[in-house]
Amino acid sequence: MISSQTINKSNLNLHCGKIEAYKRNAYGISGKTENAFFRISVVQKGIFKIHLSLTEEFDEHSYAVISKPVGIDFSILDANGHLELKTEALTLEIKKDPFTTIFKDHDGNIINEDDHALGTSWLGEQVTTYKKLQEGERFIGLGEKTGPLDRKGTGYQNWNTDHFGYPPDSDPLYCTTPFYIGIHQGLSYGIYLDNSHKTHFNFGASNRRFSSFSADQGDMAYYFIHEESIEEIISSYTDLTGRMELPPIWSLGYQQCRYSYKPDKEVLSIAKFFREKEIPADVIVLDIHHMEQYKIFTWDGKDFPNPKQMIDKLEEMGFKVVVICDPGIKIEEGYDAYDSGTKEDVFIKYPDGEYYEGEVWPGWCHFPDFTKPTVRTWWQDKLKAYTDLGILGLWNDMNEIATWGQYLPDLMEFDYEGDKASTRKARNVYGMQMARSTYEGAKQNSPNKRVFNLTRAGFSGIQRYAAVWTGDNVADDEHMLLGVRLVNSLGLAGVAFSGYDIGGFAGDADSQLFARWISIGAFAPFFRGHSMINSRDSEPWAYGEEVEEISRNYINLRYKMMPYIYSAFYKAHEKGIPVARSLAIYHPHDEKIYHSLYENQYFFGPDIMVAPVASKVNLAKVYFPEGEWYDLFDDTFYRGNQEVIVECPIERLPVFVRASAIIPMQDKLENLSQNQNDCLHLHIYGGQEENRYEYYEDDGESFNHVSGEFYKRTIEFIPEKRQLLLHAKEGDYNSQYQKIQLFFHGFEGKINGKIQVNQQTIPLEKADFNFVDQISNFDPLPENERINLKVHDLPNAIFNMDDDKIEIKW
Ligand code: NBV
Repeated sequence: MISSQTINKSNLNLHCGKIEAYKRNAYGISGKTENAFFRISVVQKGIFKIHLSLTEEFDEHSYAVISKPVGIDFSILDANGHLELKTEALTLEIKKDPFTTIFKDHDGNIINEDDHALGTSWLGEQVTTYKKLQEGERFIGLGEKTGPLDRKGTGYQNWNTDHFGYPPDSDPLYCTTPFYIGIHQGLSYGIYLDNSHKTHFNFGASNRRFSSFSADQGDMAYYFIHEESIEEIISSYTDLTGRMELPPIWSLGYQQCRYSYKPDKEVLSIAKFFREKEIPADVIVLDIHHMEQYKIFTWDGKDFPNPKQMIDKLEEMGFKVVVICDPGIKIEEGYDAYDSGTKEDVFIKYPDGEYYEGEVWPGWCHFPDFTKPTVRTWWQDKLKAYTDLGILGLWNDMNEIATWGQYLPDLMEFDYEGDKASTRKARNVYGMQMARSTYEGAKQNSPNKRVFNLTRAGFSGIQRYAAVWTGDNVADDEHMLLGVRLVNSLGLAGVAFSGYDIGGFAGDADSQLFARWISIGAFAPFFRGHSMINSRDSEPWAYGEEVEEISRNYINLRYKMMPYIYSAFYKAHEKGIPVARSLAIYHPHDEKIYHSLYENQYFFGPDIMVAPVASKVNLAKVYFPEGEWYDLFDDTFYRGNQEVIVECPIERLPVFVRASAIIPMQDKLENLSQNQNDCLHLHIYGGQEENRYEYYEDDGESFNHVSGEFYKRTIEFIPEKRQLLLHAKEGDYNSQYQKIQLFFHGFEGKINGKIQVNQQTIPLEKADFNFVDQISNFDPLPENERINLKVHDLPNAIFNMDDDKIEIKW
């Protein structure tokens, strides 16, 4: 709805002024100030919503927030000069004159406070909340934003924008998630600005007084989240905005894309090449040339005369197909999507009722208004063109909306769930609503099958519908490293499933760049090689034998790590915890991690730390945060809290494992839909800390896990007791693995003579311990002199995935 706000006509700052009246209600407190109205709700004990409006008519609609206040215990105190709203976790002090806020933790420490003179105020229609900069305050997150990990001193705006070959410092990009995390003096908080208009964030840019967030129009509605850890803050944010469903497991494998593979013979030969060359892969992606004149829901009759046959052949080879979907519908009578679209009146309109026309790939187009429920249903029906062929992978592109000219008029009208809004309010959510229509539509068309959905544009909450990739990057080192930061930052904003075009979309990578990029990409949540039309070939074999070998090794490694990766995705689904986790998630108060040398380092899942390095360096400095660490490939041991120069020749990405980690892996395999492995490898890394790890598995393709068909097992490493405990399994799913093999790393001198499995003693000789380098098959790898103990097929005590409780002692 376009609000009937009283517009501040002066060019000067209008403060909301002092509180004139207030009352308690079921969820908090509401009232009136001199110039505005306010509503403050206790959403959870650590989450308050602050809502300010110039009129009594609050805009409560949100595409992002799906949770409602649940009735948490809180108290309100009216002290002289201020009100106090309190739960067991969070206290909000509201100064009465003028209305400003102070958030305190349960010990009374100030976590965050308004600038007491500026508070929340209006400049014309633009509303801004100003926050006093706290000592040493840092800011992380905000999703797909270029710039450093610590955003202090920078400013950003949110306005979904197609930016081909974007410079590495450009802003805005494709996807908007107005959520950031503040960190200072041992405290942390999150702020989510729930307004879909163009928004602006200033983290102390060009001033040293405040950080601020504003919206060009609409209400000031923000959620303040306080939790003890960054993980919990992200989890709370995803309580509000939702989490991803479990992805089809095949979508976590390697995806090969190209703008565009054609004809069908080329698609099939690419797939065959992967198999012949024994490079694992799961997906071939079809870009715009599969269509007839770029018309969505059609196939080019000459190049793809029999899509079904091609899809079936790919399926036999263990490949799934992902197809691109652009929103533009060509204006052409006789084209079904156009005819039915006009008949059902699905397109975005000008205020006079005429359909908006924009020019894009197919020529002049209309664009479905995905903010209208009936249009989403129409789209679902159209999607049958793909889902009827068994296609379960969809890729939403150009949904900012991108058109030639890149200047979508502001005055267009969107349905906005029946509450009409102009482009100014709808643009940032359009991409998300397209992704939603595609996801929900394809899912409903394919009963009990998981769908992989990818999008370029999005808004907070997009994680419920799609994975996000970082658009049209460029083939250079700076972009490769930027991509890592973008993905880590998307993770901080609740988008766990994201990635970048490996090799760079625009421009030509050289062989070293490609080799490094695919090595790093093997540790990205979404793992896809993609490149632009008229650029060089960019498949793993296109850069010579050495790069082919490196690519094969890292792709193999990813496939071997899949049990660990899938369990990490389960955490994203269950709690919203990202798969690629900036070091700031676990070490927010360690200033070293923000240093430009180390800001790209991240955890892949809970315990693997990746240090992305440029393509032409052989030595790099790595920062080891608190704790103890092992090199993933040769078990070299490192103490934490130190910077170390490590070797990183092109075949070797610096990757480390946290001491006490438990990493489930498997043998190599060709594709994830036809996984024949029957043995789960548990890699245990020696350490002094106890560790509880949750292993998760299910069929990877259906929703049966929702009704209990999953296999979950807590695995505990208790160094003091020299014990590894596999607690009883939860869930009704029979693991695909029958056996478990244990690999001990860093246990030199700690396992003496014997090992006990469920109280049965196995002498070392009998247990057949080997010195192995199991994880990689790199050639050449530095000679591994350290002990990796491999217990395989324990003669008298083979233990199975189905055993109730397994206790291993040494
Ligand atoms: O569909 C063509 C491309 C696609 O390959 C790319 O990944 C998208 O980001 N698409 C943009 C359209 C235009 C690219 C210049």
